[in-house]
Amino acid sequence: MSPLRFSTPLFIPLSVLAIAGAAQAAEWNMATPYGDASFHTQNIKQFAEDVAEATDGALRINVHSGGSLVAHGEIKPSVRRGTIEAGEVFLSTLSNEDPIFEIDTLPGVAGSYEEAMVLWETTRPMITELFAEEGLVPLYAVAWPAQGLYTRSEITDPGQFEGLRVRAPNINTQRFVQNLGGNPTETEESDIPTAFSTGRVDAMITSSATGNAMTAWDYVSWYTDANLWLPKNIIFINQRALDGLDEATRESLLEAAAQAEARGWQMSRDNNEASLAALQDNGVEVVTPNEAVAEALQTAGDRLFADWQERAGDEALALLDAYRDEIGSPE
Ligand code: PCA
Repeated sequence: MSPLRFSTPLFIPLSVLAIAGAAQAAEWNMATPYGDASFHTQNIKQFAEDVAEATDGALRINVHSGGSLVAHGEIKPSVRRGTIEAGEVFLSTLSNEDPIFEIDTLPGVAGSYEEAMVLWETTRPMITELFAEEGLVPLYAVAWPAQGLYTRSEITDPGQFEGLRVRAPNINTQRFVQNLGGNPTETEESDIPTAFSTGRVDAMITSSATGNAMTAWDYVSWYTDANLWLPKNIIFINQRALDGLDEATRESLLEAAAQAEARGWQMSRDNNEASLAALQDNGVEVVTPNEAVAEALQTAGDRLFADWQERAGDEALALLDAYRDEIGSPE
């Protein structure tokens, strides 16, 4: 080895050193199944901008929306493997891993944003622990507006549920449809228009926000605002990717995440109001269930809840009790 080799770095042009310096900056990829019309995606994009600004470009997060980089079911495994650094999923789609993940898709548990937030705060430590076992770090979670039912005609009689082909976003909602006597089909949000246009479904359960983002008025005329439950999206990162950041960058990231959580919940409330107005402006009748329909929804919900209690472990059940104490619920 010639001594000359050791001296060569001295002759590296400044421009090359500048590039080497820039290479220190981290660039992350983040995948979400939801499209740009979703307030969740708008919130994530704002989060990515906040992180870039707060870290002076030391951490850049490229947001890939609408399942364009990774399909919904592959997002968590991809972040776990480190193929991508960050992701967002509909939390309750993880219910096959642990029943705690579907606690926010149970009727009669949390029926308002305030309660949904308490439910999140109560279950967050357990969810964080389960994610940690897989080398994942949850950053924040944001609730969707309450779920309701979109149909072609008005639902006035529970008998109309019989055989109704209903699109559902997760397993628990499928079970709920079955309890009502309908035929559930699980599809991604982005596949909703195709599911209707190809005649695969006649109805769907989702929020005002998704109905608006997916222009529900193109294929349904009624929205029964049944306030079923307020399910959440969770945003998480790979632990090793987090460990690879210097402390200041890590702090900025976590600070921006806390802001994104607060902003996201407010966006959800605002979006709910704007979306209900947009549905009506575009000719969708927004109604609340009549007594008979409300009773059928309640019965189907009670069964769903009873089934969940059977599946849930002691820890999840204890958290549900703690949540109920916190909101002052009698049960
Ligand atoms: N929109 C998503 C999840 C829940 C919601 O309101 C969907 O329907 O797929």
